[in-house]
Amino acid sequence: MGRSTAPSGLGDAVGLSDEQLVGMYRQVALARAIDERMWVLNRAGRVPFVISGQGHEGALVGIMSAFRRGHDWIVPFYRSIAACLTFGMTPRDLLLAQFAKASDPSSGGRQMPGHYGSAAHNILSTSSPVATQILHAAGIALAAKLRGTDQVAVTFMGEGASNQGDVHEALNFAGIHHLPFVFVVENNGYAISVPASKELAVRDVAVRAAGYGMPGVIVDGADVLGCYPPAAEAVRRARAGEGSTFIEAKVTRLTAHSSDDQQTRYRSEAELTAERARDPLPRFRAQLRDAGVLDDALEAEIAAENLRQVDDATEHAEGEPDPTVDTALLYVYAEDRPPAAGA
Ligand SMILES: Cc1ncc(C[n+]2csc(CCOP(=O)(O)OP(=O)(O)O)c2C)c(N)n1
Ligand SMILES: [Mg+2]
Repeated sequence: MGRSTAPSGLGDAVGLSDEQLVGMYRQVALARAIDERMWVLNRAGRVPFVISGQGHEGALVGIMSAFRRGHDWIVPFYRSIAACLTFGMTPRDLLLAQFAKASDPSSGGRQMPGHYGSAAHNILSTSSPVATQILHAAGIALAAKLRGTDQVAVTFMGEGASNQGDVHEALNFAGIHHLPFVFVVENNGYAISVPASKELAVRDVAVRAAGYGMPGVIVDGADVLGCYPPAAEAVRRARAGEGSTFIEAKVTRLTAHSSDDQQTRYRSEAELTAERARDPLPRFRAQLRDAGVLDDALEAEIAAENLRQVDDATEHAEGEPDPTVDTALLYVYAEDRPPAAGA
C-alpha cells in the first residue's frame, strides 16, 4: 500500500501521530543497523566484544518514547542501544564506546563495551555486576523526589538479573517511598545459556510487583506500539506522586548472548526459527505499511540515512585516538568527566 497524505489514525488510541510513529521506526531500524555493524566489526577483528540488543529494540523504543528526553534519567544495561539512542546518544557516541576511544562519552574508553552512558543526556553508565544499576536508579528517583524536580528514573535489566538481591532492596525502597521510578525487565527467556525455567519459579517476573505495592504490567516486547501506553501511564503515575511501576517486556534475543557465545550449543534450530518470528522490526514495518504510514520510498530513505549514519560513525570512531597511558587515572575522581556526547 502507498503512503497516504491523510492521517492514518494508527496511533490515535495511544496518542501518537504518524510523524512520531515514523520517528520511532527510524530509531528501531537505526538501533538494528548499529548493532549489525558492531557484529561485522567484531567478526572482522576490529572491535573485541559485542553484546547485542537485537530483538529488544522495539520494547525499548516503545517504552522510552514515553519519557522526557534530557529531563528524565535512564540507567541502561548492555542491551540498551535503542534506549540510549532514543534518549539522545548518537551512532558516533555508541561506536566510540565500542572502539573504546579517548573521546568515548560513556567512559573515555575505560568501560567494558556495551556499558553506555552520557552525562549530557542523563544516561548513567553502569557497573558490570548485573542488577547493581537498580540501586543507582532508585537513588536518582529519591533525589528527584526530594528536590521536587518532576524527573522520573527508569532502569532496565534482564529477567536473570532480576533475581539478584539488589532488586528486592531497591523495589522495596521504591514501593515504601512512592519513588518516581520505572523498572523494566526485558525478559528474553535466557540468562546466557540458562533458560527462564531454571532462573525463575514464576512465569511472569512482573507478578513480583505486588510484593512491593506497585503495579506490575506485562507487555509484548515485539509490539512497539503496545509498549508505549503502559510506559506513558508509568510516567504519569511517577510525575503525579503515585509511585513506581514494574514493566515486564517479553522480548526475544535474536543473537547469541555475546560475541563470545554460541547459542546453537544450547538452543535448537526450531526454537531459533520460532524466535525470529518475534522480531519487532519487520513487525513494526508491516504495521506501518499496512496503515499507509510507510511506503517503499520512505522505507528506502530511512534505510539509506541510517546506513549513512552508521558508516559515518564507524569511520569517525575508528579514526579517533585511543586513550593514552598518562590519562589512565582520569575520571577516577569527581573533578574529571568523560568527553561530552555528540561532540
Ligand atoms: C552479579 C553478576 N553475576 C553474573 C554475571 C555474568 N553475567 C553477565 S550477563 C549474565 C546473564 C544475565 O541474563 P539476563 O539478566 O536475563 O539478561 P540478558 O543477557 O538475557 O539480557 C550473567 C550471568 C554478572 N555480570 N554479574
Ligand atoms: Mg535474559
